[in-house]
Amino acid sequence: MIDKHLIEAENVTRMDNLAADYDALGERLDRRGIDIGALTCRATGFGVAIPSWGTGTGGTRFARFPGEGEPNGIMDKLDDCGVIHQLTAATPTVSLHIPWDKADPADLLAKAEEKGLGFDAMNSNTFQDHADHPLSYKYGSLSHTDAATRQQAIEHNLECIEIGQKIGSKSLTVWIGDGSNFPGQTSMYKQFDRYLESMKAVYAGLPDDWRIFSEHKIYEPAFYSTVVQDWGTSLMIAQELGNKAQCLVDLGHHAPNVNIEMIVARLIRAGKLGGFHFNDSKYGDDDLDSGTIDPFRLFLVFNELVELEDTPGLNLSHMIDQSHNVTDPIESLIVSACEIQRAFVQASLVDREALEGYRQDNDALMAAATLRAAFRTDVEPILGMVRARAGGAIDPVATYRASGYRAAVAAKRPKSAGGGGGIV
Ligand SMILES: [Mn+2]
Repeated sequence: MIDKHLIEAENVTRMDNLAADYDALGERLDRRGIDIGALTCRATGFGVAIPSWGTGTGGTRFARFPGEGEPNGIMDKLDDCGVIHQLTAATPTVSLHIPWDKADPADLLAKAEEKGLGFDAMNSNTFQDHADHPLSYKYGSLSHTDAATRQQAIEHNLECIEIGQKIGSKSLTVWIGDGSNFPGQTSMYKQFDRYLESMKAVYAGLPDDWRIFSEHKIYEPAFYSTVVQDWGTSLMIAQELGNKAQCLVDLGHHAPNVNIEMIVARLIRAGKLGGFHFNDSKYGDDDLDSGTIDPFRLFLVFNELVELEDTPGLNLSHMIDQSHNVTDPIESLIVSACEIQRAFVQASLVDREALEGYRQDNDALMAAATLRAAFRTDVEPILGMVRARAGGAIDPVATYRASGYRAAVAAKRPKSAGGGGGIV
């Protein structure tokens, strides 16, 4: 962890400016009838889960270029997650991936407690072969033509639930790479049927207080057809499985220009929105850092979430899912968590009463202007104050760099291998 005194010393150099900016913003918001104190309180309660795999340098199918001091195994990853939460005060949980993060549950719990962390959704993996799985997933997993391979994939998902139960997780996210690369290669009807049958077996092993999330993705690794390719299929799955099944929306898993915020509203209407994987993209599933390409889209997603937040039963898992190929993953995750929190706060600023009035009057121009007024508000002083009051850093990236954490762990951790491709 980073020395508390260093964080305090870094904050001291920035506190006067922050306090002045916060007061000035408070006055401006007051003129709009918004209480900055209440908004700060709301922002304090916001958290997003860190994906354990995001703490390592990612890559593409062409290559991976590892950085210094990469985590080796889940205990190192939890150390890094602890630092991210310490500095941002916005990432209280970690989402684990099995088998990559397999360890003694007692050790996982002890480490998480030491770092002040909890565990969000478990993630199964049947898009790769496992050393201890005799059958290959080359031609599919939960929807494979071979019943024994499907059974192996089912048992892996049940094992993820079992591990999750021991560490306080309450949900399982299922994303599969199953699909086909050639027209005619598979019966799209029967393949989906086999998938549903397998998912029903996993669902049967779900504890009463758990949820299972179906994560859709338009393409890749299958390039002709994908079993769970869009939110319509995901909704069918969640509806057929039962009330503990919901849909997970990964922002990168849609065709370009798809209106994701509308999907969010639809899934909430169906009672089937379970959570998010936040990231950003320019072309496809680029796994870029949240808010770096299209912060307005992120805001519009949160605009729907805030507008519909009182919907009975709505309980969302907010998670990040990104691949950090050219940056220090800790820095990318810090900035991403702050950007996601920023979108939440900006969406909380929307004058809902005025917006509803403009909608009723069909005043499209003023309705859009109402959203823009919120989006254009610089809420950085609120985010900085939330972090400072929680013991985090006013400027988390600058404080992280000042701490020398990366160099310190690089001296202790064995260097990881680069070379070949591999999406993380
Ligand atoms: Mn994802």
